[in-house]
Amino acid sequence: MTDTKVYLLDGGSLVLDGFHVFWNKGPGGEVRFPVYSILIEHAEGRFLIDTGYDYDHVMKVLPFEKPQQTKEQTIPGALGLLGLEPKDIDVVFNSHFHFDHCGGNKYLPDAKKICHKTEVPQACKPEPFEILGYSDLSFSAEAAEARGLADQLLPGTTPANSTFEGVEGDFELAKGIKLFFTPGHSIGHYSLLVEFGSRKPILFTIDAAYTEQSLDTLNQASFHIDPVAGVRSMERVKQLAQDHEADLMFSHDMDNFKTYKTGTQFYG
Ligand code: 5PN
Ligand code: ZN
Ligand code: ZN
Repeated sequence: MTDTKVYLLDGGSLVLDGFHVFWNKGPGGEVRFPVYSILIEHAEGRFLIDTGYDYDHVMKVLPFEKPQQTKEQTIPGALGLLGLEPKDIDVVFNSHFHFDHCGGNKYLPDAKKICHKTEVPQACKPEPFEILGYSDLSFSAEAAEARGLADQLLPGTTPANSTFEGVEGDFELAKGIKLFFTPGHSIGHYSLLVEFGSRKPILFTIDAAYTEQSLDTLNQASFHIDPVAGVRSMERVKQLAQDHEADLMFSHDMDNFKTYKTGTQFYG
């Protein structure tokens, strides 16, 4: 049996004001933060958790987030560094459908797709304050149609190759790949725990905590559907890390990201 390996696919960076990163706390001013996807090489196949943002989408819809992304920081480019192609991915799991977590789904028409059962309906009919978050609908023919944004779809994107299996609650995607339901930031948000044969587990907070400071202070980002649920989810993430003696990795923390392994380096 092959040992599980985790590769972080560097997806470039974006800018938000500090009052968005640390809701009602700040300080204000530009904060540049990383975006990455998580590739898990597992005995049962290749699993990709999230797919980063699409540069052209951000330039068109949110240019004020000042995207910086090289060719090597796209999904095809980052897989290419590992000698892989998009068709080598068996399963895509999206933690939620904010644009910075689903922008590369379009490159993976043949993978099996899984997400929380409420996330596609939410992308189809977001709350008014969620419209920018759920602005890249290129991952789903159904959502793009529902929002009148079918022009976002790549030619060849069909309901058949962009349909999601909906899940709920905590569940194990494959042995040692555990998804924990951590709603609040979005309606169907998941955090990820990966267990290995010969090292500590890694708990990826995903957007339940953008940064280490967010978790330490229980201060979530300003984007959320239920901030109280968001605090409970951060408390849960802390407890899960303790219970599993896991290393924590944060979704959008530049100082920590600089210490993470990327490219051909891996965890496992
Ligand atoms: C990076 C970023 N920018 C804007 C939004 C938003 O409106 O909801 C989530 C989000 C982001 O993660
Ligand atoms: Zn998000
Ligand atoms: Zn995010």
